[in-house]
Amino acid sequence: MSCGREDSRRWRRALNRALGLHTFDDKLIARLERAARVAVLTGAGISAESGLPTFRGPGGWWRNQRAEDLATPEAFERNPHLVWEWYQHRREQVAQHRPNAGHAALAELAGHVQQFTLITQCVDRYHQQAGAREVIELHGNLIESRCLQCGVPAEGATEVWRAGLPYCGCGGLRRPAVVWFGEELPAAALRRAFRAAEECTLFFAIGTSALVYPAAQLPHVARAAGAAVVEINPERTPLTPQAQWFLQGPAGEILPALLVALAGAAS
Ligand code: BJW
Ligand code: ZN
Repeated sequence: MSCGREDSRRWRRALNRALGLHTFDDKLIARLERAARVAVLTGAGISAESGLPTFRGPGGWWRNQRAEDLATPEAFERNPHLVWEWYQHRREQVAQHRPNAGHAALAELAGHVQQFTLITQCVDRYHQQAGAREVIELHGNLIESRCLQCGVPAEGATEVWRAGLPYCGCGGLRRPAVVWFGEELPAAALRRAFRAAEECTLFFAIGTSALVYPAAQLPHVARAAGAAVVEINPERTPLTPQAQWFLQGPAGEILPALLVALAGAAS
């Protein structure tokens, strides 16, 4: 008995269902299989299954605190102790948890695509910990700080703290190396991200509420340039109606299942 491609697809879908894995539209898998340039934008949701809170979801930071009190330059000017307390707490959380299957699957996916660009709004460095290379960090990172006076960066471990605040050798106060509301994103990172969105044929928006600009513009730029947009999120977002494929569920389950489906298609 011969086993055609269609039969093998049917078997794969049945197997995935039996294993409790997500099943995918064959057209998406075919598109991913032949995509030479893929761009991915991730948000806090990619690290939710690691145990890190998101910003806007249930249990998210902005559910109990106002963003204006913690994530603006004005908040830092008003109360650097409060802001640093929050960032130290988040640094500890990041150190206590680990990247999850979603981060690992994205690092693996990069090896299957000719040109793969990973753009993140996350500041936890979990993508890099999971093996991703050349990650474009749009909103900075939690690990470093920089001096308000001379701009010199430092890693958390080498910071010198006095009376609850970290200071630079020049005497200047240090701030977290992240991008707050009203601040410009790092120009080179933003340029690379927009270029990747313009040039890709497939764009994934994963674990982001797609509300914060300019990052939220990237999937629209990709779509306008002719790419197909895939969204992975347990909840609908303002991007959902614009996405060709909305894969509803947790990234830590959907991304590994996507890799299995891709491997099955290639065999
Ligand atoms: C899962 C899941 C699972 C759960 N699997 N998914 C109108 C008024 C005022 C301002 C503006 C305005 N329009 C535009 C602006 C500008 C502003 C902005 O966009 N505001 C909007 C909120 C309206 N943007 C800025 O200010 C930016 N700068 C700028 O525009 O500069 C211009 C400028 C030019 C010239 C001179 C000066 C300036 C800067 C934005 C910086 C954002 N910073 C933060 C903090 C970073 C540091 C830190 O981490 O502390 O970035 S805010 C916060 O939001 C953080 C995130 O990166 C960002 C995006 O959030 P994200 O990642 O999408 O997380 P959530 O929580 O929103 O969503 C999680 C999603 O995951 C949900 O959808 C869940 O369903 C999902 N999920 N579990 C998959 N298992
Ligand atoms: Zn300094």
